[in-house]
Amino acid sequence: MAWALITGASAGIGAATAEALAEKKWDLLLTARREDRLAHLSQRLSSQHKIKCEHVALDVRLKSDVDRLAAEHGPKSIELLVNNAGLAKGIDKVFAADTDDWDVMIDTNIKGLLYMTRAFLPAMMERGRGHIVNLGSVAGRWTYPSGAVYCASKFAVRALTEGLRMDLLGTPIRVTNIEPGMVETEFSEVRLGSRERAKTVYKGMQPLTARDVAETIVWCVERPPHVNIQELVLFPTDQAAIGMAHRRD
Ligand code: NDP
Ligand code: 8X3
Repeated sequence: MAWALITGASAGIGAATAEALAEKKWDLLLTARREDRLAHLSQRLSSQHKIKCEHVALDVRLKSDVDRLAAEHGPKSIELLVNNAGLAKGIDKVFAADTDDWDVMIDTNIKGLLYMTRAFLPAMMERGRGHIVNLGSVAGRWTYPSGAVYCASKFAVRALTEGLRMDLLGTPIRVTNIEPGMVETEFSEVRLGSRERAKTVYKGMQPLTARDVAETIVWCVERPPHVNIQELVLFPTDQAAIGMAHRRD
């Protein structure tokens, strides 16, 4: 079976996507910064699903880490790259924000995705097989208050997906931008810096699960080769727009 490479596989959507792909018998190369979590998931998936599962601890912001990954694992037949590693930091307005938060978001969500794509796309083109799935967001389609820089980073993911599609026209390589609304993962805890505050984000409503997004990714990947799902927006039923959720209490 071909290999899928997932960034941000230590939690949330990335870990759920690893699980969903393992069920479909993909061999997996899992990456993120937290090695202990990757090791645990990798061990479980390989024994449970009888697949090959390897992991590498890396920071997608560091081109040297990405280059090392490509040098060591580039020869594998990686047919699917899920550019999932990403985050939001803070909810401050632009005039009050910590500029370190901007660096983290821009370096991870935009530059990390670009480094990974640049490192693994040429081999896909040589083999004539490949699919890149980017994790954008509804924040990459609609801007909201106190989210300008995170939104800008996800608008960039959308532009990069469209640009890649154009650059790859005439090749069999597919590119997909998945754009979820509210998904309950570690995302809000990372953004707000507190588990308690994160819980309030989903209070009284039913958000998407990481598994919902993972199954959507698998669906896109399993379309026939002549079908490219270019962008896909998915909201929870309880959310009609950013900042507009139906809450029961
Ligand atoms: P989580 O916080 O649960 O997971 C984020 C993952 O990204 C973790 O595995 C983390 O691993 C990894 N990561 C973060 N920074 C780096 C880095 N510098 N290098 C390598 N890995 C990194 O969040 P989600 O699963 O929710 O988020 C996944 C993607 O989905 C993100 O791109 C996010 O923007 C997007 N998204 C999320 C939504 C939501 O509501 N949750 C909605 C729309 C989009 P580690 O810390 O171990 O490095
Ligand atoms: C995450 C969704 O609405 O919190 O990308 O920005 S939102």
